[in-house]
Amino acid sequence: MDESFSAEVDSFFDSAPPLPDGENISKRLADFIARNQRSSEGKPIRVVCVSSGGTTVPLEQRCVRYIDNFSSGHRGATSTEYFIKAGYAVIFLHRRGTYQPYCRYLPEDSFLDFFEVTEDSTIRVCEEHAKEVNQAIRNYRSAVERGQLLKIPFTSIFEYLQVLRIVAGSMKSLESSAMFYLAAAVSDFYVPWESMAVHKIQSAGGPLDMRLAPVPKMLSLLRKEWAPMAFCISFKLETDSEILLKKADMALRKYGMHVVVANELSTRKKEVIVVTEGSKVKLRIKDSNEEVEKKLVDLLVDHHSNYIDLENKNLVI
Ligand code: 9Z3
Repeated sequence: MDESFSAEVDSFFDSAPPLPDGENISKRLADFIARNQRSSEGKPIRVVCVSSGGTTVPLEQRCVRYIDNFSSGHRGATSTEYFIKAGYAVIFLHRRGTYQPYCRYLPEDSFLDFFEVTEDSTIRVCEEHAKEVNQAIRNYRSAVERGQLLKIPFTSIFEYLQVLRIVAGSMKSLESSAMFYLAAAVSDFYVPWESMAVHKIQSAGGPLDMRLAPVPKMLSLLRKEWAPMAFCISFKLETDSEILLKKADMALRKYGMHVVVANELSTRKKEVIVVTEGSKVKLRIKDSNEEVEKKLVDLLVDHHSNYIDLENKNLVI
């Protein structure tokens, strides 16, 4: 790691407000990893950290205002369901208030509309929603009871990167069985904590000038130091299709990702391009009954299997 990057990283973490529940997060992670080390047949269980939703950039220490981004967390929540179906244990690192696995109709649609009051005043699920509600509850309960789902929330960029570092540290021992699927839309710029106003910024002060510092790119740290054996997938989002693949290729090389998933804002729910060292594969859904995350997770699970096989062979040699 070059010296100026290392100084940027240190300054980010040293000045970040400490996580109020850092110890509790570490404990829950340790329990989750211990439970998911090996299956009952003694095989290593694959564990994926799915990051989901956008990080905020607070403008005041006693935060009234913040910069946010568009991410709804739909990609992360949907992918979590498919990873669980594929047998993975999932650490769902999500922005508070965004889409959650198994209840993706929320937060926009009110769950109250799924229920009705009967003549004898009991509550029951409406006939037309019964099938989906039943299935969602069964899937969710089964994932929780089997210990396959751990949810950890974040809001700000400070919180997200600190938690990601803790998660990576706890997954390090899983070596190549670990996967990172980083779908969260992470802020590129932030206001360093020490240069941030403490109290609510006053409008009487006139136009507001603010200097945002670049957020140090932690992907290379994740690959090199935090969890060097893990299989790492990052996402690249652009609005200009002309530059998308070039930027995805760059991310692959610069941060040493195993896979970069390239997507464009307007078509992200229909189409993604899976970029690896020697290939670019476009995945596209045919109609609105399909989900692009299903195709994506299927393909990534295959890539992960190949990676694990290769790592195991290297260990034998
Ligand atoms: C993505 O590109 C995700 O696919 C979306 C999903 C955020 C578009 P939604 O949450 O949308 O379902 O509404 N995520 C990564 C975006 C990102 O911040 N990537 C960084 C970059 O492009 C690399 S870590 O620099």
